[in-house]
Amino acid sequence: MTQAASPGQVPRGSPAVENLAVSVYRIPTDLPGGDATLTWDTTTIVLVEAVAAGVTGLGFTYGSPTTAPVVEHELADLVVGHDAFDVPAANDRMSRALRNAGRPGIAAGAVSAVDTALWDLKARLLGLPLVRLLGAARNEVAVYGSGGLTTYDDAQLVEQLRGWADRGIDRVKIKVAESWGRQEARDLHRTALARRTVGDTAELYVDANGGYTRKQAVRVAAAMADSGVTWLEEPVSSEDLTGLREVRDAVAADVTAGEYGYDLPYFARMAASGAVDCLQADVTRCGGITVWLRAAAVAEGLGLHISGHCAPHLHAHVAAAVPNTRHLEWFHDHVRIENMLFHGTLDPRGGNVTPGASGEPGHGLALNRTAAGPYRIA
Ligand code: SMN
Ligand code: MG
Repeated sequence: MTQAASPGQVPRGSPAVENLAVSVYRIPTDLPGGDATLTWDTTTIVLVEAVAAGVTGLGFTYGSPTTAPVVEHELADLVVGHDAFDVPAANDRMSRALRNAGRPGIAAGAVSAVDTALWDLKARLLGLPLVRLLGAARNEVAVYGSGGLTTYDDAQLVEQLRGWADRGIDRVKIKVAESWGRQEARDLHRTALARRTVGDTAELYVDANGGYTRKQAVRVAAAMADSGVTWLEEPVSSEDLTGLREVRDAVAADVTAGEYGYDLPYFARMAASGAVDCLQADVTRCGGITVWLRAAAVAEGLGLHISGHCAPHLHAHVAAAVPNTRHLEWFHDHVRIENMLFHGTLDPRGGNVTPGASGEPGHGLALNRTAAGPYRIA
């Protein structure tokens, strides 16, 4: 395998993408998973590897195994043979080609996995950490510990929260609105327990995953006031921009949403509607790094922060490249999987990560094929 160019040496003419490979891995959760509106016991990750000039770029998305055939049959021919440096052009070709097949959801995850692989490939070809290729706006990115699933008992919740506190992560998020909002008393109990566990100075966030009704969200937020909740994610469905705005105007906590944004117009509509205090965007869903950068600019233009949703190691570099990043989500299940499947993961000790500090090219991740092998399903 040829070595990547030394830093700063731009190869004569940028190489063409020679191959795009996709693989699928299904990993059982460490504990039964669940939030307000969904339960799960496995997590599927779809990897894309893009090769040019003997260098491999890696991208991924969390979602359905049916993402893989979209990559293979709908996207690969739009990328292979094309300039490996022109990622925005590849993103545009993929998006346009999916018009009749439907861009949101699984297709957007496929585009995102290819786009992130191509950005990683370009950085590796140039021998640069991805944040250097993008250009850093900051050296470190704040993270918040995220989990606190509604399926955990009190002891499991406390253990997870203490784990983050022990590593100096003083921002945490737990799930509420259990059973579509039918367990308010337990929501309040768990939120108060979380506050007692993390102490008075830590930031405490809750995620309702759209499980409350509009007025219910306002009532529950008021009842949580003693717990000092400062982040109320998806109090009602992200599709209900009017409802999000009503809740936002009635509660003290920041109302946030955006994890189901699959294209730039979605973020533009959400940000312009006044529905959120902080925009969330998921680089594994929104169209990849190409679109996450644009969503960040939309948010910045409206005076909003942006927060990376899940998949922390795929957000780290791009989150460091924009000025209005608030933090990224150190989502327990994805951290567990990314540490299991990849070499080169980041250390969140102290509540921040420093992407690119190692000088490793790209996002710095390398697939541990031995560890991943037993979980491969396609
Ligand atoms: C979430 C993320 C990933 C899987 C389930 C639920 C949640 C979050 O919405 O924002 O962490
Ligand atoms: Mg969420």
